[in-house]
Amino acid sequence: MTRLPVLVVLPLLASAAIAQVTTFDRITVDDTRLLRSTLHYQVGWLAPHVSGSESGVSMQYYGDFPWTDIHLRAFDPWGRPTLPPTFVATAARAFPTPSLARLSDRNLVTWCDQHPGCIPRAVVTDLDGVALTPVLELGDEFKGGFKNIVSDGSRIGLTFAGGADNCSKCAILFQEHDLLGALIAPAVVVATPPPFPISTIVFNPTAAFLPDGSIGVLYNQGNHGAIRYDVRYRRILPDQTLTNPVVLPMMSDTRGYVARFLSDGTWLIWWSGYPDSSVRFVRRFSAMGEPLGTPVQVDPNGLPWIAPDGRFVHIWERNGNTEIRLKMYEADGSIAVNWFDPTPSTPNRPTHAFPVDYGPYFSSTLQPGFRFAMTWFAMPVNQQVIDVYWTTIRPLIPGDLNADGVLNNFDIDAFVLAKVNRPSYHAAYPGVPPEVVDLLGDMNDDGAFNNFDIDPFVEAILGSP
Ligand SMILES: [Ca+2]
Ligand SMILES: [Ca+2]
Repeated sequence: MTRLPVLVVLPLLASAAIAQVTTFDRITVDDTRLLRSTLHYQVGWLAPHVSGSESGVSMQYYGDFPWTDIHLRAFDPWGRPTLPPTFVATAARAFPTPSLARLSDRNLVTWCDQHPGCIPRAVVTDLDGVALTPVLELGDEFKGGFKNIVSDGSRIGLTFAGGADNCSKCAILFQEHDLLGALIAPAVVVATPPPFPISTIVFNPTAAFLPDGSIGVLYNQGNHGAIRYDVRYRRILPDQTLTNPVVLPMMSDTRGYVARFLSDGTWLIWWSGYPDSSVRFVRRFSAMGEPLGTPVQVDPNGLPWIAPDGRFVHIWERNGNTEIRLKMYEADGSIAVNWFDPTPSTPNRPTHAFPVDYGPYFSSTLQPGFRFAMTWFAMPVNQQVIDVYWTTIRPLIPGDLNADGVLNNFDIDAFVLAKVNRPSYHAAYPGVPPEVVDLLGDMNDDGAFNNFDIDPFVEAILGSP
C-alpha cells in the first residue's frame, strides 16, 4: 500500500480552520448495511501510516514542510478523534518511512532514518501521545527497513529485510524488544540466500509470537530474474535456535504473500499465484507451518488486509489508481460484502476525482468484526489544498443498541431506553455516538427510528441466537 509521496511538489496551504466533526451515514451493499464515519479536514501532512488495536486506531504522519516532524493522531473504533495532532519527534531527514504499531495501551512510533539505507529509530508513547522514551536506536547494522512489527502484549518483535552493505534483500532478521524498546536479545538471522544462483534473494518477512513461546517467521525466497518465489517458514525457539526452513506448498509471483497469525492460533496466508499470476488464494496453516484445509481462490484484484479474527478485506485502487474499492471476506474465504466504494462524496469533491498522477494516497487497517479504518487524500485537479479524510466502515447491525457487535437479548433494555428516553440511553451507553442511535434503531430500513421499528426488533430478537 505504500506509495512514493510525490504530493510534496504541491504547495500545501495550512488551512486547518474547518470544523473537524465526524459524520455518520449508512451505506447498503447488496443486502448488507454498513455504517460509515467520515472526518474531513484540510491540512498539509504526508505519508500517513495507520495501525489499529481493540482500543482504536492511531495514525503516524509527517507535518508541514520540511516533513521531518513526526506527529500522531488517534481515533476511537467509531472514527471519532481521541487525540488531536500531536508532535512526537523530529527525524533527521524528510520522509523517513513510517511504521507504526498501536498496542493496547501504547504506540510504537518507528521510522527509517538517515541516508543511505536505513537507521531504524523509534519512540514509545502512551495513547495520549506522551513519549514514554527518548528516541531509540533500534540498531544500525541492518541497512534495510522494518517490514513487520508484532507484539504479544509484553514483547515487541521487529522483522527486517536487510543485510550488511546496504543490501536490502540479503537477510531476514528478527529482533525482540520490551515494551519500552529495550533490546531483549541480539538480532536473529532467520534467513540468508544460498550463494547460488546469484540472483536468489530473501525478502518480505512476517513474524508472530506463537502460543508455545516460539516465534514464527515467514519470508519469500526465490529467483529475482524468474520472478518466482517460495514462501518459507522458520521458528525461533526460546533458546534462540532456529527450526529448519519449511517450504510451504505455494509459489508466488512478485506480489508475494500477505499473512497474519490469527487469534485462533493459525496462520492465514494470502498469495498471488505463480506461474498464473492472475489468481489469488488464501489458506490456513498451523503454527508449525502445516497446511490446513484446501486453498480458496479469491478475487484477483486488490491487496488484502487481514484482521486477527481471519476476516480480510481486498483493497483495490481501480482505474489507474483513481478509485478505491473494498471487498470483504469471511475468515473461510467466502465473500461477505462485494466490491463497493468506501469514499463519501462531498459537495466540494466529485466522487473518485483523484488525479491519476497523485493519488489516492492512503493507509488502512482492519480490526475484528470488519472494522475498517482508512485515511486517504482526495485532491481534485487544480485545487491547491489537500483534502484529507478519515473514513471508517463497520457492519451496521440493526437493533444492536448496546453496540457489542451482535444482536441478542442483551439489546432489549438498550433498545427500549433509546426509544423512550434518549438522555438516559446516552448516560447508560456513553461510548455509542449519539449520531448513530437512530441508524442502529432503524429496524425496518425506512430511515427513521420510531414505533414502527418495535415489531421488527421483536422479530429480530426472537430469530437471533
Ligand atoms: Ca448487542
Ligand atoms: Ca424505521
